[in-house]
Amino acid sequence: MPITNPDYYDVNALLSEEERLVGETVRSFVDEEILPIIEEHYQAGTFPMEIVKRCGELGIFGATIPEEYGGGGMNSVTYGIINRELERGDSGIRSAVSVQSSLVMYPIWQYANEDLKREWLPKLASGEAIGCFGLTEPDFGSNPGGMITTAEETDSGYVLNGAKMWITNGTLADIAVVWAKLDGVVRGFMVEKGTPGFSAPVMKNKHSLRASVTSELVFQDCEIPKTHIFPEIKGLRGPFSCLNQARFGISWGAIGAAMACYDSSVEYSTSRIQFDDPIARFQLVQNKLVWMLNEITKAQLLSYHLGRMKDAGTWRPQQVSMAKRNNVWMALECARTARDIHGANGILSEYPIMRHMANLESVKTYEGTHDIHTLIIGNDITDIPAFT
Ligand code: TGC
Ligand code: FAD
Repeated sequence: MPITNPDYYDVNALLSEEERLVGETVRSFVDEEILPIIEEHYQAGTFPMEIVKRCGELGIFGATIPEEYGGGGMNSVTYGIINRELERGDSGIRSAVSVQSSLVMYPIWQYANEDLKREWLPKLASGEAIGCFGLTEPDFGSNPGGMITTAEETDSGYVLNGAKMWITNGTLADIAVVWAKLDGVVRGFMVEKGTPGFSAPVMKNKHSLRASVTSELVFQDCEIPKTHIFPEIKGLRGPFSCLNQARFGISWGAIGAAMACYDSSVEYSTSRIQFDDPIARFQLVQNKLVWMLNEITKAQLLSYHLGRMKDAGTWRPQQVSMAKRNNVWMALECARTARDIHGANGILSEYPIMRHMANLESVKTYEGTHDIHTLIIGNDITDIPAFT
């Protein structure tokens, strides 16, 4: 029997029963409710809103947020497994969940006042509300410290002015976590949908992540209450602490996309006949399958161990950079190799390959580009920053 759904080093055996069970539940959800609809949404450039409530019911949002706030109270490895299974379906679905869990629920839980936590976290966990995270600006992507969106304190609250760009879930969001400079220092704010002076127009014509909504956030004298600032956290370590969570999840998610491309390649190459034999009989094709399996296995071990370190509190952001950088690169190379193995059929929507490949081009860029993560690790090695 050919090896599919690869777990070559039996990482599954290292998981607890609960971790395995969550993985199986999300896998079934993806098989039964995502895969049958995703291609149609991708072609139409729409996000499947119907899955939001289902994700809430299944406990997919805020898996690591404490149960008292409506979260799952689960560990980081479980969160990683959820991401892996979702991205086996589509990176856009995993994106929506990454943003909701790591970039919206996490900072609200860590940094918002108690009333806002109690108001928003249960709604975000159940899927009754959707959130987004606004850090990137038109002129400040890799260098968010240069942001020009400002907040000014008034008698009754804060007034925001500026614009964010490339914001996942922006148009759909009921609550936006927004980073802006107050007296020159980066601070976090919560902006509710419908606040006068706030709009979130959708960005169109993407060739990647087409089943995900990407938006601008525009603030024109947008006044928010005094309560809606994160009171304690100051500077870039606020947003970066959220990125650590999301980058960790992406390192797992990319493995799911790679596994889908590998599975399709094994199935295709063992059934496609050329020169009177399945193409899997040819050494060059086997070499490609071996490369994919080998890289997937290394990536699985990297993310698994990182997850255990995260839960033990011994992880460092630079280690997250290594996992995000490696695993997304690996997945993109798997998608490209899979496309090659599928020949002309590889470009058809009948197979998930091109969708994963196009999606992974965005995943390689967001949450810190591949090269920015190279520089983060380079800085760690040498203690010499090479960003400027
Ligand atoms: P730098 O001077 O190095 O640091 C500023 C402050 O931040 C602290 N810090 C961190 N804290 C926690 N975790 C980390 N990973 C941290 N990295 C840095 C640092 O200690 C310092 O703290 P303090 O208290 O001393 O002020 O910052 P820099 O401006 O030189 O930036 C360095 C660089 C380039 C690595 C950073 O800017 C970077 O990572 N750029 C990439 C930007 C990025 O990742 N943007 C992501 C936007 S969100 C997104 O893409 C969502 S996609 C969602 C989806 O659909 O899935
Ligand atoms: P730039 O920073 O302009 O980089 C362009 C190129 O220059 C890259 O190759 C980069 O590696 C390279 N480069 C830049 N600086 C250096 C350097 N110092 N040394 C060497 N090379 C360098 N952001 C959010 O805040 N919230 C979201 O929800 C969100 N969702 C996104 C969804 C999608 C689909 C996409 C595509 C992006 C999203 N982003 C989001 C934005 C994302 O984080 C940025 O695109 C990313 O940080 C890179 O910024 P940039 O696109 O402006 O590229």
